[in-house]
Amino acid sequence: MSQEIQYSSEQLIEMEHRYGAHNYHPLPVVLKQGKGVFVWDVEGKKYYDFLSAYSAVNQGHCHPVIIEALKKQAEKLTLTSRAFHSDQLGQWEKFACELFGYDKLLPMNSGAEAVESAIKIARKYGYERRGIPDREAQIIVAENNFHGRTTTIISFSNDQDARNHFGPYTKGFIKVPYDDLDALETALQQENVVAFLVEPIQGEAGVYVPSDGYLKAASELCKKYDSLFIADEIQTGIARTGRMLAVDHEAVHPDVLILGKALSGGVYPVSAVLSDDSVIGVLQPGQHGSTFGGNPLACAVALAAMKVVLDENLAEHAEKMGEIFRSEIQKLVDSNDLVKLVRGKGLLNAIVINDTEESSTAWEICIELMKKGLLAKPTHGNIIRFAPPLVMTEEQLYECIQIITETINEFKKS
Ligand code: IF1
Repeated sequence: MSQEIQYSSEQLIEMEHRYGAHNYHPLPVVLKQGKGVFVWDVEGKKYYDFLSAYSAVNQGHCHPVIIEALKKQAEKLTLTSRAFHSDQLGQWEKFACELFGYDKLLPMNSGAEAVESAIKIARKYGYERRGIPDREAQIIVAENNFHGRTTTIISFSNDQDARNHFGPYTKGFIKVPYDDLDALETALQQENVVAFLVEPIQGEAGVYVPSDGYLKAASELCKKYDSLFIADEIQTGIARTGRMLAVDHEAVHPDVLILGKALSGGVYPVSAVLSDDSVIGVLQPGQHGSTFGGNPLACAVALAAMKVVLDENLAEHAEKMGEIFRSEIQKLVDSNDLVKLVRGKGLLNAIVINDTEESSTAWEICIELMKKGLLAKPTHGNIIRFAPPLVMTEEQLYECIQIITETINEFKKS
């Protein structure tokens, strides 16, 4: 057996820099292990994870129940393709449909693929069930949205980095300001509108929470104008905001629900589109698919990951921990001019720093947090997202609040 080479963080960062495409700017920390709310770097330093891989690791790193399901299934059967049935797919689909209250589920892998799938379904539904003229379907989206990085999805982004020089862009999208019901109603009155695609909380925009009642009213407007209400719960779903789905806060049942990330506890890429027969029924054999979508390993992992969320009451726990987090951080907002505000729902929160979007203050604070053993990531130059795994205990949360408070109180702009 050859001896495993022990590289330093510096060497590994250099290796990625040399051989990897430069499409990310990560914090300078190299992780090699995770357990629950903690991760360890290659030198053995321990950190609290306050990003949870953008809410994919809601159940905590390497949750034993999910890893057991992964190992068990990995030894039996990993991939059949959809040319054959598997003993896992139906069981997971049934569980998820019953849990979320839909007729059917379409399994995919990444979040962006599930969003693409929802767009295809909505368009086809428009043509075949609503008589929209072919190639004329319009889908309403919100300004400052983030739904992924495929060519169609970036076509309706307004983030210049995400969009520029990736055209020509896909047509058929109408942008309206987020959290603006009048603008939505006006857009819904335009010709050939088939759907409104929206994030219940805008993640990339900086954990931007809409006004109370917005989602409910938006879904009712969609009904009034015979359009589909499509919720992208890839980041907000699976207990993150203190309910199983963020739309549950307003008792909204989307016509089309998109899930990803924590659907598999961050163990394996699993995403899904859920809807009723009247909508998802437009898909016939040969019209959509994916080699890996719904593979047995994905299904076994996703089933275990969902059971963990339910068995451990993670939604209720996230709600409670989120209230503590925001009320404690509010004390920091009240006492330190550097922090303008804290906002969020459940354990999806962010602070806004009293500086410009172009500043590097949020990044510099994250570097200081890292030194003190807490990993968080800026979104824009002046916003820091705080989203720990939902399994964080109250005691751990208070320790983290202390680290954050101390770091920001000691912070001096370089
Ligand atoms: C990256 C942000 C989070 C998403 C929603 C679809 C997708 C995402 C609502 C696509 C993905 C990610 C991807 C990640 C950064 C990130 C992100 F900062 F950009 F906004 F989470 F907050 N819909 N979100 O949030 O899912 O195809 O990636 O599986 O590195 O780009 P994906």
